[in-house]
Amino acid sequence: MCGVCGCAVRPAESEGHASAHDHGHAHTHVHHVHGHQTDDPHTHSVSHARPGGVDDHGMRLVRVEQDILAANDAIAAANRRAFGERGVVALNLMSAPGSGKTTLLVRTIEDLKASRPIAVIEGDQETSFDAERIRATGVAAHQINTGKGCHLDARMVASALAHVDFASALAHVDLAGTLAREDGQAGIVFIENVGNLVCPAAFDLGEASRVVLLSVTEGDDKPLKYAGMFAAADLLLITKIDLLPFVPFDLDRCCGFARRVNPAIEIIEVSATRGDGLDRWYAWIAGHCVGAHGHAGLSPPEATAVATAAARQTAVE
Ligand SMILES: Nc1nc2c(ncn2[C@@H]2O[C@H](COP(=O)(O)OP(=O)(O)OP(=O)(O)O)[C@@H](O)[C@H]2O)c(=O)[nH]1
Ligand SMILES: [Zn+2]
Ligand SMILES: [Zn+2]
Repeated sequence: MCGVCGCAVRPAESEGHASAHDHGHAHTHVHHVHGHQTDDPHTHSVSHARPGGVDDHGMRLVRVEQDILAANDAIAAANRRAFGERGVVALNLMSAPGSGKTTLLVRTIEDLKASRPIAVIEGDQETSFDAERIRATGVAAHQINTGKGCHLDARMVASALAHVDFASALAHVDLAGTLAREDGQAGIVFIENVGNLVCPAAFDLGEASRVVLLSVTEGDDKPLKYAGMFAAADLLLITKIDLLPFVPFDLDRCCGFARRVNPAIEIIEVSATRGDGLDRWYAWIAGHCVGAHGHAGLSPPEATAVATAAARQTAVE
């Protein structure tokens, strides 16, 4: 896949850095392999191999990929510790391009920013458009541009955490989180991954949970066609459900496929523009921030956001 996705062509650029990191070497070979990945992102097969066995080339590629993922996992573990020490919960949002990640984030931030500290790491091949959309809400966003790279990896997230501006934003998250922790409100770092339903699933970033978005315009068969992504996710958000009347999308079929590849996956149907399902999404977020600090339940402002989202939804029905 390297010739197609080109992750190795140039290293990712992190906003404010001429060159965010030196991981280009590690990516030199990885996409030979993970472009052909199976359902399990950590045990990819190699379809370059000759029928009847894996040739030397294939064996080398599998080994290289295992090394790369092991190195990535070590950095991800450090990120996870760093998030934990700062008292923030990191959520990794993944989807195909245009499924509605940024739109949902903007809406979510508007509704929840009063109740808990939030910061965002944005991954895109090019432009800072998404980070600018996030900053317009008043919360800090750090843009990582991956160039031709088609996923975020743990080192890129580590570089964002180390970046002086974002670190100070995180310090704010931490400070506010520490203050708010008395009433149980952890800060959140949303990580918006590069739009791609394949590679991002293979790379642990140090997140607490993984959320995959699938919009109804993409088709209900995607959980089976891109099983690795759906197998790796904790939550499936079926987005843009306001468009259901206009597209052939069978919700039951989609949910059935998703549960076939991942029986434990939770599923919430949402419309970021009309408001459907946002109450459930916010309750899910609150539930996943609970574990970090041992408090159950929504904060009062969060309960208000959930109730308001539910009322808005009722109003449009
Ligand atoms: N009808 C409808 N359109 C939506 C909804 N959410 C997002 N969109 C539209 O879908 C398009 C893509 O939305 P984005 O939020 O930019 O998607 P994204 O996943 O962040 O895109 P990338 O970062 O490029 O992968 C935009 O035109 C949005 O206005 C929704 O709930 N309903
Ligand atoms: Zn986006
Ligand atoms: Zn990739």
